[in-house]
Amino acid sequence: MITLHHLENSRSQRIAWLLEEAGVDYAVERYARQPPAMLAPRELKAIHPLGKSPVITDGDLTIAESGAIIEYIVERYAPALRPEDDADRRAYTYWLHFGEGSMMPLLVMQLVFGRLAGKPIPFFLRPVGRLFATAVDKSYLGPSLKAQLDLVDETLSQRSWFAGAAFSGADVQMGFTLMSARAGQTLERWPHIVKWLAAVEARPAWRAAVDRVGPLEIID
Ligand SMILES: N[C@@H](CCC(=O)N[C@@H](CS)C(=O)NCC(=O)O)C(=O)O
Repeated sequence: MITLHHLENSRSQRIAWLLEEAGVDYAVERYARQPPAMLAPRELKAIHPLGKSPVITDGDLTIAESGAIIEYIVERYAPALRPEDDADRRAYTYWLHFGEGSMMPLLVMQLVFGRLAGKPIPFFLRPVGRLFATAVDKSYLGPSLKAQLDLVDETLSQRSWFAGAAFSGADVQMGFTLMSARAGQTLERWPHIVKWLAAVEARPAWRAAVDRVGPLEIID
């Protein structure tokens, strides 16, 4: 049986959701974030050397990295969550990689630069931090993120789900990513993303995952 090593308020929510979508039985081992930095506890390193979330074990196998876990579960337990059609399959692969490879790095940068103007930075350095964060946002982060959100919104204006008409593992990957984007800025300018997020949060499997592992508060 699959065990989901679940760090609260983390990308691990994706995997609980996917397992619910797939109707796969799974066990949950819970890990609490450790203050003040709210990182994962040391125990998670006993499961995988990086001690990051998500990670699953399935018999002798230990698998880390959201995209790799999604591919493994879909291939092994839920092939219906991966499109057969060539064009849809390419879209599936693209968005599965895009979620962590392109958008999450910008969102993590946004979070980190956003913190330069507040605690734990000493108060006398915060104005410098704010200047620095504003400059990075204006010259790089803001425009890059806008271009990505425009692309996502345009894509979702043409199809219900990322890989076409049917829900797939690519949607699972993009869920946490777009919820993180929503935590960093208002998404009013991207109405198709807002509509897609509402559709995700109305899915019985999403709700079942929240019931099983708890709600998701975006931290990083
Ligand atoms: N690209 C990795 C990112 C893993 C990652 O950074 N996970 C965060 C949770 S969302 C984490 O474990 N943070 C706690 C820590 O770094 O100690 C994936 O998608 O699996």
